[in-house]
Amino acid sequence: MPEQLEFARKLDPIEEKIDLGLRLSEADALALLESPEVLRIGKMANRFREKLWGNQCTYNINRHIHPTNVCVFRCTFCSFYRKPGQDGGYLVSPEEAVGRVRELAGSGLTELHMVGGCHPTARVEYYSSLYRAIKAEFPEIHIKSLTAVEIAWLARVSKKTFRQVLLELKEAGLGSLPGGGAEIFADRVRDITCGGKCNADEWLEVHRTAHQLGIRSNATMLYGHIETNEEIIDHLSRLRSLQDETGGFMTFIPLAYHPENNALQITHGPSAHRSLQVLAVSRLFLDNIDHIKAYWVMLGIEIAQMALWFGADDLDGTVIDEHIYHDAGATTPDILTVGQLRQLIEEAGRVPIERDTLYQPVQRIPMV
Ligand code: V47
Repeated sequence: MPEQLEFARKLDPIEEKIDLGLRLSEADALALLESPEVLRIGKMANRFREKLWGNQCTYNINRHIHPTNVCVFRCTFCSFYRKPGQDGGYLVSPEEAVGRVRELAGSGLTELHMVGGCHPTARVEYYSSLYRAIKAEFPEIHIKSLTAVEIAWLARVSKKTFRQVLLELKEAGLGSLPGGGAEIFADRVRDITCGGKCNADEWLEVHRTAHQLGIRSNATMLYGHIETNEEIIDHLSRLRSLQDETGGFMTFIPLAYHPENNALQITHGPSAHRSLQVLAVSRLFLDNIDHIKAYWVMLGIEIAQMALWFGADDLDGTVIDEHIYHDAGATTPDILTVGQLRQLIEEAGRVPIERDTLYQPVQRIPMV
C-alpha cells in the first residue's frame, strides 16, 4: 500500500470515534501527533471546536505585571529570570503595581495576569499586600496570578500547606490561577530543563486544591524543545484525568518554546506545522476542557489566526508588558489593541467576543 494511503487508513477509525463523540485513547492521540496529515487533523479539531463554540473567538482586555523577575530556580528554557543579587533584578511594590493599573484607567481592563520568579524572600504576605492594594482601588478587576510553581514555592518557604497559601491569597483578592509552570510533566524532561522546582504531582496537586477551594485555573504545556511525542501525550493525559476529577480547568494553552537568551542549547522553536498539529491534537484529546487558547504572543499573529481553524477558540488578550516571551526572542508586539484583536479575528473569518477571565461575555455600552 502506498505510504500516503496507509497514513490515511490509520486515521479513519480515530476520525470515526471523534464523530461519534467517543473519547480518544492515548494511542489514538499519539497516532494523530505522528501523522503527517496535519490538515485532516486540523479539520477534525475544527469540527470539534465548532460544535462547542460555533464561529466565535474570544479575547479579553488584560495586562501583565511581573511582580518579580528574581528566581531561585535555573530553568534552562527561561530567559526572564535574574539570580538573587544579580543586576536587573526587581520586586514591584504594591504602590507601583497600583500605578500600572491606574495608567490604564478607562481602558476597559478586566484582568491582571501577574506571574514572575520564585523570589527568595517575598512571602505570601507580600503577594497579599499586592492584591489588597489593587483590589482596594480596582475591586472589579480580576487577579489571575501565581503559577503552581510559585504557590508550591511559597508553601515550601512558609512551611504552609497549598490549601493555606491559596486560602490566604484568595482572601486577599486572588481570582484564579494561570496555567504556567507545567512545562512537560515527565521527570526526564523536568530533570534536564527545570530540576529542583515543583514536580508534576505537586503542580497537579496545587491545581486540585485550588479547584476544591473554588479557584478556577488554566493549564499549559511548553513544547518544541527536548520532549518526545509520548511525553506530550502523557502530559495531556494527566491533565485530562485531573479535569475528570475536578472540572476546574477553564482553558488549555500550548506554549511554543522560544530559544533566545537562555541556557537550553536549542537553536529554533517549533515550526508552524508542529504548533498547529499540537494544538489540534490537544483540542481533540482534552475533550473535557472547554477552551483552547492560541496565545498570540508566542505563536505569532499569523499562526494564531490559523490556529482558529485548528481547534483554538480564544486568543488571550491585549497583554501589555509581557516579558517572559519577549525576553526569549518573541517578535510579536508588546500590545494588541482591542481594535487590532477584533480585526485579526474577523480577518480569520471568526466572530470576536469579549470575555472576562472566567469566560463570561463582557457587555459594553456602545459609544454614541
Ligand atoms: O511557565 C518560559 C513558559 C510560561 C519560555 O494561564 C517559555 O492564561 C516558551 O504560563 N519559551 C508562562 N515558553 C506563560 C504562561 C501563560 C501565558 C499566557 C496565558 C496563560 C494563562 C499562561 O511560559 C512559563 C513557561 O512554561 N516559558 N520560558 C520560553 N523560552
